[in-house]
Amino acid sequence: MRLVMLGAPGVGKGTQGRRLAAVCGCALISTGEILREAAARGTALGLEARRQMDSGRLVDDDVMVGLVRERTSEPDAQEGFVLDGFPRTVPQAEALDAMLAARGQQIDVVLSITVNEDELIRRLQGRRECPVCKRAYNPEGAPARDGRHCDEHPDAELRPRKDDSEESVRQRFAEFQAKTAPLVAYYAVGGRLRAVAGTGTVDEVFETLQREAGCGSRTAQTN
Ligand code: G5P
Ligand code: MG
Repeated sequence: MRLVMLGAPGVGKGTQGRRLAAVCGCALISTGEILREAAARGTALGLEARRQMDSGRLVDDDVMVGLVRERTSEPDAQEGFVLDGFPRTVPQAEALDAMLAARGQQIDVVLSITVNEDELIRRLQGRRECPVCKRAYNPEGAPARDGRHCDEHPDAELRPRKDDSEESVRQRFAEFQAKTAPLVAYYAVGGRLRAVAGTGTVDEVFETLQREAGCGSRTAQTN
């Protein structure tokens, strides 16, 4: 199973993608996470990407396509993967289709999640992440058990993400509207697109996504 999670900042691509990958038994590939890790390590890619990420702008297509080409070739991705945050532009989607076709593979399902912008801003303002496993929490809808530390890493204090500042969030929404929203029309051709309302608790939305994706029957334990 090869899945794409599509949607604006804060719709739950990471949260729900993590769960779907667990029940589908496939790799979670989060391009934002790969870039943030590269930036934290100070690699050439990370340093190049950091400025664009912090300001809320997309990183160049060529860089992203190369990164996904490599990551999807790794052993854990051979049985399938959930793509969180890729593709983000029509050229990225075209490159992905071409790269998979050359391997005799294809994207099976694209889950397009929608949530209204007021709710998304509330979610991003409230989001706190575990510095170890990167799981996202929120006082509304996805609270940590003690409110401050990761449920799975009790020593790890939750923290906001750097690009959740007001200005960066505004830029990320603008980038989404201009460059990523056209992917809905791109994937509508060929019947791969499933539109899902992302409003509700994490469990409620997950149930709908899992049904639409048609993978795994047991409920994932973590979000
Ligand atoms: P990212 O990292 O891909 P965004 O902006 O697309 O960043 P983000 O912010 O990571 O997306 P998300 O993953 O969709 O949002 O949402 P999430 O973190 O799971 O959930 C958000 C909040 O809502 C959390 O507090 C969570 O607890 C809560 N929540 C989640 N699901 C639910 C739910 O179902 N119900 C409720 N009630 N709450 C929920 O990209 C970052 C940057 O990297 C670069 C760009 O610079 C980008 O800005 N980048 C790329 N550039 C070019 N091309 C690419 N392909 C790129 N990929 C990354
Ligand atoms: Mg995310």
